[in-house]
Amino acid sequence: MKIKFSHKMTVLFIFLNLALTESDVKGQSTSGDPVLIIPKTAIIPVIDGEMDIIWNYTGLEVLENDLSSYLEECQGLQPPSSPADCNPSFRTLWDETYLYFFFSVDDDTLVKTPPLLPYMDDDIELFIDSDFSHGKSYDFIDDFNIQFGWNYSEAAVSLSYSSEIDIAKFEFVQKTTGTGWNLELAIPMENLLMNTSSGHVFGLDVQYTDNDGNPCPNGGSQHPQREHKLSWWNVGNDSSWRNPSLFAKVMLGPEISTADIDLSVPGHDFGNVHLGETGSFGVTVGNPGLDTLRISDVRSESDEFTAGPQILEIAPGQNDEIAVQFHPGETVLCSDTLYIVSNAFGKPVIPFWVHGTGIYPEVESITVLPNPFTPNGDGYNDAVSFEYPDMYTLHPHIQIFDLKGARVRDMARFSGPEYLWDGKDDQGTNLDPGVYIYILEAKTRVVAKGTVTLIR
Ligand SMILES: [Ca+2]
Ligand SMILES: [Ca+2]
Ligand SMILES: [Ca+2]
Ligand SMILES: [Ca+2]
Repeated sequence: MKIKFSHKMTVLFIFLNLALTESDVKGQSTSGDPVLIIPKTAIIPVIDGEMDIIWNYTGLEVLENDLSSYLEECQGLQPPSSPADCNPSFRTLWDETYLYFFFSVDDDTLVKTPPLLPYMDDDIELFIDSDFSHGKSYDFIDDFNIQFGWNYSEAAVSLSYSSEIDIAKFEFVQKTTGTGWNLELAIPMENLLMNTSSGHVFGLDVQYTDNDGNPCPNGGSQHPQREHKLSWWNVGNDSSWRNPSLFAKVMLGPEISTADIDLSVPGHDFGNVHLGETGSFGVTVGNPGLDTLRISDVRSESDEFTAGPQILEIAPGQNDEIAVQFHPGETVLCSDTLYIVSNAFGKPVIPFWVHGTGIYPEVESITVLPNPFTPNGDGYNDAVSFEYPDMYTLHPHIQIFDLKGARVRDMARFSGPEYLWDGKDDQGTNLDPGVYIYILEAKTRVVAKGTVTLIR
């Protein structure tokens, strides 16, 4: 077994303040839920320091807890001055063979300098307690402290604290970038003594030490020193190197879906649609992911909008269409949000907004028969009927006017099977022969207007 061990590391530990409080940390509870569920991957990332697509399917974890003031060799150290100075983050995945990490670090000045201890240089540090024994001190079984210094060809562990681990079995590649560096890493589960079943809980913290090659701000340093330290989980002290109870509780999660969903547009405005008619729109749904996209539901909350199919499978790289329809029931602006439910990674429910306004149609072909009509009680042509398509869903209000503009008959409450006018006024009196004007209104809008001739 190949172990890298630094005697100088123990020297540093003497400088560290062992009396620091350990109460002000957010990761000590063993009873809470895991703070991170690591997705299982069926797609193995290529360990080359470059982001594979699969890394987009796991969350970005940012190291934000500043521990700079706990670095003992310099007093009064401040947090990083800007994200460009020091901004580390990581992503993690697992399968039955490996625990994977992709670290991406923004660091304006990359330093590797004597005494060539990774934890004194720009250094990614990993803390793992494989069985979440969560002790106040390392158990020397499966509690690991592993360091990856920038430009170091090997990982390092401290046997003073960390359990032994065969770093030669690690696969990792560093890549210096324009803004810092990446580290892509695969650690054998076997070496971690990790139980590789979904639901397994273990302890994890990640820290980054930033050395920018500057002397201590208050002088007195024998060499360029660490200026910043950021942790992912632990806050309030810098004791993860000796206290696994400060690690976060994390869990090996279920396998991730690598399907994705991409709508051609975020929504659609149907504009004006006549009552009784249907507006249609096809939204293109693409799957830029790596696995089959399975749409299991398209929900709408109003009756005016429907969409289908409700169930759809789209292969990777392909697209299909969901038809959205608007059938207004009222002359008002209608709005809704359709919710497309699928197995898309990170987007289990994606909204699609829809608007539309229902309007009354202009009546182009009203039938007014007979015209003239002869309401003399002989059983022939005694009433004139008005008829046009959709009349019985719109229930127009019919009014009759004489040529002077006086309303002689208001059939607002008409409810019979046919729209008939019998030549009488509102009092039931027979009107004189002549030309009369009819106006049909649907609510406040005139949908038809014309003349009818009454003959006795
Ligand atoms: Ca890669
Ligand atoms: Ca820096
Ligand atoms: Ca342990
Ligand atoms: Ca640096």
